[in-house]
Amino acid sequence: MPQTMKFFFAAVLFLAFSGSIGSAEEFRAGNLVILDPWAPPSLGQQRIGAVYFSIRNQGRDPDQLQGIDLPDGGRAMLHNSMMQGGIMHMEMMDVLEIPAGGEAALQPGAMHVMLTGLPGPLLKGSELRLILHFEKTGPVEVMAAIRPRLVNQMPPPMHQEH
Ligand SMILES: [Cu+2]
Repeated sequence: MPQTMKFFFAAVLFLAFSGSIGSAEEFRAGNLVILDPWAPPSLGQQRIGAVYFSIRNQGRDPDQLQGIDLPDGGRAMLHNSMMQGGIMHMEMMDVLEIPAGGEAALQPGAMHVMLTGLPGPLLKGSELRLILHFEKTGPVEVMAAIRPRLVNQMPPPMHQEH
């Protein structure tokens, strides 16, 4: 194997490994656990972005994510992505239901928090502060890690959509 190829594979292995042991943070409030909030770094100087995380509800009652604030500037909205006629299309969501004893997942190619009007680009290695407003649990502050998507966070195949 040529030396450059060896280096390439070593780098890929390192990325895959470091990704899997990366500190996936969780934030707890009441019956909710917000798992691994993250956002990909901005492309160039873009002031838009997307945040992903899962919300687990350990309670006996459903809860609802009703809005998101960015205390450090910009606007955040709940969006859903879907394929329509071969084109990725996004639409606003008013609320996100988190079923009792269940989980709601935001991930690339599906539901996400859309960021617009950011004060600056999202830089790899930094963090973005968000306040999630839940109907029952109230406001919850989380920090999203700015990092490239992991191999296991690629968009799911369409047949997995419910
Ligand atoms: Cu969007």
